[in-house]
Amino acid sequence: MQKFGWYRGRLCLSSLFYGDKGYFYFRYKGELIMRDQLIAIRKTAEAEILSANDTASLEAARVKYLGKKGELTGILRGMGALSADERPVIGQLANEVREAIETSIAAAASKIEEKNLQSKLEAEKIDVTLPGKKPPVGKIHPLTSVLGEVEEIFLGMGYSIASGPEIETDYYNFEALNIPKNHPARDTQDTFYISDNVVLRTQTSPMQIRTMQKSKPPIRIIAPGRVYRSDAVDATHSPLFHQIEGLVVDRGITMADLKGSLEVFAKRLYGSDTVVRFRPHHFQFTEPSAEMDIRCFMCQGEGCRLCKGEGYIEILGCGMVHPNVLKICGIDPDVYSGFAFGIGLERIVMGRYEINDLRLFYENDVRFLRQF
Ligand code: 2NM
Repeated sequence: MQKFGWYRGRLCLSSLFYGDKGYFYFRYKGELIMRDQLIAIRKTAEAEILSANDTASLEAARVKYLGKKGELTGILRGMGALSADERPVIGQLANEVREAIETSIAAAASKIEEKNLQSKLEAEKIDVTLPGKKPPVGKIHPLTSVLGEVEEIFLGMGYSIASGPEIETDYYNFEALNIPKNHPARDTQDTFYISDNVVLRTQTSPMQIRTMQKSKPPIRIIAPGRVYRSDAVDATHSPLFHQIEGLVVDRGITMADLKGSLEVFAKRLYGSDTVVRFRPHHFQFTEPSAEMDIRCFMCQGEGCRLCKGEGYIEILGCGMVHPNVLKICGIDPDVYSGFAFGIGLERIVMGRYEINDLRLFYENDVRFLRQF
C-alpha cells in the first residue's frame, strides 16, 4: 500500500483507503483526493454508527472516526499540504463531515438509550392483576394471652391492675413484707443485688405494699409483672419469670373470702367443673398461709404424666396478710384484715398447654409461637 506521494514538489501522506490509487491522485490534485477521502470516511462512519447496537460499540466508532487519533483527525493533519485556496474548501467539507458524524452518533445514542429503556421496562414489568402476597401475621405470646385472661377474670370480680418498678429497694422487696435483714427466708429467694439496698424485685408484692401505703381500704388489686431470681436456667427455672399477685384488704375479710375468691378464679380459668384443694404452707408475709391445687384436668385425680402421678396440680400460694405487714403499711390490723395470693404465670401456662420446658417461652422460636 502506498503511504506517501508527491504533491507540488512535497512528499505528502497518502490515503490509507485509496491505497495505490492515492499515489496517482496526490500527484494530480490534493483537494480532489481529500474530498473523496472525507466523503468515504463519512460513508463508512455512518454505516458503522448505524450498525452499532450498544453504547460500547457506538463509543468505539466515535473514537475511531472523531478521536484524537481518529481517521478524520488524520485527514485534517494532512491539510498543511494543500494550497491556500484549497484549504478553506476542504476545511469546510471536513467540518460538515464531522458534524454529520456527530449528528448520526447523537441519533444512534438516543436510539440505543430508548432501546435500553424499553428492555429495562420490559424486564421490570409488574402484572398488577396477580394476587397479592399475604403479609405474615404475628400471634399473641401464650404468656400474654393467658395473662390477659387472668386479668379479665379479676377485673370482672372488681379488682384493679397495679404496676410498678422492676428495680426495688430492699425495704419494699423484703423489710415491708416481714422479711428483716439476715432472716433465713431471704436465702430461699436468690436475689439479684444492684447495690446493698437495691435489688431486682423477687416478687411483685412491693406493688401491694405501695398500694396499701397510699390508699385506704377497701383495696382489691392484682399486680402482674416480671420478677427476677438468680436461678440457673433449666426446664423449670429461669432468672426472669412472671407473677400475678393479688391483694384484698377490708373490714371483716376472712379465710373464707380467700377460698371462695380463688375457687371462683380457678373455675373461670380452667372450667366450671374444676375442683380445688388448699394445703397449709408457710410464707413470711401471710398467716395462715396455704397453697391451692386444682384436681388434674387430664386424669381427674387418677394420676398421670401431666400431674406427675399426684392427681393435683399446684396453682398458687396464698394467705391472710400478716398483721405486721398491715401495720408497716399504716393499716390497723385490729380494724382491717386481708388476703393475698401469688400466681406463677409460666406454671399455669405450661399446665394449660402441656409445655414441658419453660425456656420455650423466651426463645422466640416461631415454630413454637405459631401454635397458640
Ligand atoms: C404469694 C403468696 C402469698 C403476697 C402477700 C402480699 C402482701 F403484700 F400483701 F403482703 N403480696 N403478695 C403473697 C402471699 C404472695 O406468692 C406466692
